[in-house]
Amino acid sequence: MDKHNGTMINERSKEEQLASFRKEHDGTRLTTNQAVPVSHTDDSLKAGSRGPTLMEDFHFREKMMHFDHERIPERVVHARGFGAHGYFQVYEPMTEFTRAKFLQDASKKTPVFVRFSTVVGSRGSADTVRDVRGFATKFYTEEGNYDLVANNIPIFFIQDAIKFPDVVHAIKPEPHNEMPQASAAHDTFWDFVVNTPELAHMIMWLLSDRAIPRSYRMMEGFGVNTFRFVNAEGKARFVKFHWKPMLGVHSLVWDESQKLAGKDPDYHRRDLWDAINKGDFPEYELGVQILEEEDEFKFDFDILDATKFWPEELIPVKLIGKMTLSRNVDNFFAETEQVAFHAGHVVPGIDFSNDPLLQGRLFSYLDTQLIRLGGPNFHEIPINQPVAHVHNNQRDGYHRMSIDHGRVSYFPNSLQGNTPQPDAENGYIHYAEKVDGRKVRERSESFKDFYSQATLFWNSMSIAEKQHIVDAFHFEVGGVMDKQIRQRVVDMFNNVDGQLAIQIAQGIGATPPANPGGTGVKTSSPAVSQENTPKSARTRKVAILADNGFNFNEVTQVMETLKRAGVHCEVISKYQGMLTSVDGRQLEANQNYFTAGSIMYDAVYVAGGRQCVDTLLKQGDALHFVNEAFKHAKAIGATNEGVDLIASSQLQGVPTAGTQTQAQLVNELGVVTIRNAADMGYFSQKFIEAIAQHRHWIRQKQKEMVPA
Ligand code: HDD
Repeated sequence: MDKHNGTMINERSKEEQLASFRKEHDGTRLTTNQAVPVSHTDDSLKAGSRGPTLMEDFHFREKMMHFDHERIPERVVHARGFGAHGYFQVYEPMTEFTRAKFLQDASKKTPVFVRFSTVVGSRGSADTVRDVRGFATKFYTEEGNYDLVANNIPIFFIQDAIKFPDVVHAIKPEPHNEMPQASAAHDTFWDFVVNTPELAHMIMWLLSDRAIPRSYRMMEGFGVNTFRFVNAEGKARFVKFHWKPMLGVHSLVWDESQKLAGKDPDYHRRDLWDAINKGDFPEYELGVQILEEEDEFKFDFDILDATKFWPEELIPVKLIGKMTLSRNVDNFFAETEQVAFHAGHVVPGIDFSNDPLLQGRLFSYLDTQLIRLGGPNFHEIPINQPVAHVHNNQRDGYHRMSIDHGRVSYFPNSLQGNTPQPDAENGYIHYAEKVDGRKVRERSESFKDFYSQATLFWNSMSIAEKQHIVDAFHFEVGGVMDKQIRQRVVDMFNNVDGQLAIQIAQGIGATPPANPGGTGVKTSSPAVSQENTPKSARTRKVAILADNGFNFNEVTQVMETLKRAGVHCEVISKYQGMLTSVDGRQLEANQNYFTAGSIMYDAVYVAGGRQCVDTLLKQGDALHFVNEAFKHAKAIGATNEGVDLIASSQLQGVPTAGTQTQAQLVNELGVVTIRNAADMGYFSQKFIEAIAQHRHWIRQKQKEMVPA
């Protein structure tokens, strides 16, 4: 029971706190919600076994009433999400910049809960759609909850929060026929885009590989808005927050994303769930870009404009700590669905800026919880409860859980020693920014350069990344029925880059610009290209194609070397179950061609064994597996007879190890093959390097070899 007269903090961990709410149902007898034991639950109470059901069946009515109310409204945006628990540790005290307690002590672990999400789709939509991803983190600090409500793209669609309902209405399924689900490829969205030039930059990111991440574990996070750090002396600096995944930033390809949406709509949540269960705990470093107040106007963009990022080359990202996600939820609804984030949940030492998008967010998040979580007491839901204790005079309301003691619920008071009391020293003090201005509905002139950073982003992309953006324009705008809107997209993006506009026009039956335009920006920001991200094979998934008569030693040696590199393998065959090797040993096929597809793996390996490969050569599914992996630019490995499958697939132009008797390794275009190797170690090493590359875009330059 909570007494309202102290400032006790952090007496138990979040894990202990949640555990106290956990209900184990194993082996206990069935009861009603009033704890009355139930004798029979398969039949309702009737007047005779074929007669009418009786009103007095309180067990039936209670069970049905509860079921009828099991759903709560889904989030108006970010409805589909997936969460996990973990902890955060700062590397060194950040005292110089902020007084936030959780950023002072490197030995301290602050519990966190993270919810990843898509923005547009409804709760049952697919994970791999093209969309921005939410990356919201709740830090349960000793000074109360701090929410870093971030996305995986560093900028936003619009500059002022008042336009948020418009952009969301435009991108959501069209209201007359509720189509399309979780997609921007439709008329109302692009109608809004061509009428709202501030979206140009965000569209470039949305159509880039960033919007189809390989995994939540391989995504950056960005606080987007400009915040402030304030230290104990009251000195403030502007700050932007970043999460940098230790595994680097990696993406799917569009064809793969679309197929995954059908084959495994839960692809991202499964990936996170499995990784945590396997002990591959996702890790992200927290980075900050810090800007002195006197440098506010030193840039050619306004630092309060959320459609601009701060290039890392201009303002470096300082890595200040690490978050590890180490525990899956016990219950999706209780935790992931009921968690309530709010950009305004800050702790002393973290403050806001006048970014007009942020200011609007500060209203919206609290407001939306009233409808979604049914009242003002959502902070009492276990997942939302701070580990620090709550003491105030707020009372009552729907779903109040606390039983507040005594008769005093006001301040000041004498009856309870004037408690709970404000704490002038440790309490939150808003930064005393001087504000002066007329009340106007206006956009600052400094917000009106809509295209320069869009060009900067375009300049920063590799050839492959540029091609993906153009392809995405062809898909998204190609889905627009109104030809005028299509044309206006070309005209709008001619402001970004003339060549881009010409390429867009080509794919969507529009007229290329008569005067190819652009902003004239020639600079780039290498940090935003995924080509420059950390690359590792760790936690990647390899599909091993095999059938009876495979070479046991080869397969197990490769599997063991991959395992030592942190790579996971699954054996795929026509039928699940035990496969027998050429020398009679057994290996389990974990998947068949119906349950698995190349789209679910990062790489493919084909083992040797004459009988095995002869069988695979007759299987269209095995050939398709290899062809598709090649098309998606993934690493492919084969040893001995396995090389025959590669040579017989549609990859005929790709050099592979021939039929020489001497061991010979060929490593071309991410296809690693070897014949007659006594030691498979060398092959495995090269194969692991190819997996770590993630994709081999060099194949795009060899288009004639890519299967259609
Ligand atoms: Fe938002 C949810 C991130 C702008 C209004 N937002 C939501 C979530 C994330 C973001 C990650 C999901 C939280 C969860 O997992 O429960 N939103 C952002 C970012 C923005 C942004 C990074 C730009 C900087 N949002 C934004 C604006 C508004 C909102 C401008 C309204 C003025 N966002 C909401 C919301 C949601 C939400 C309607 C829906 C459900 C919820 O809050 O709890 O209040």
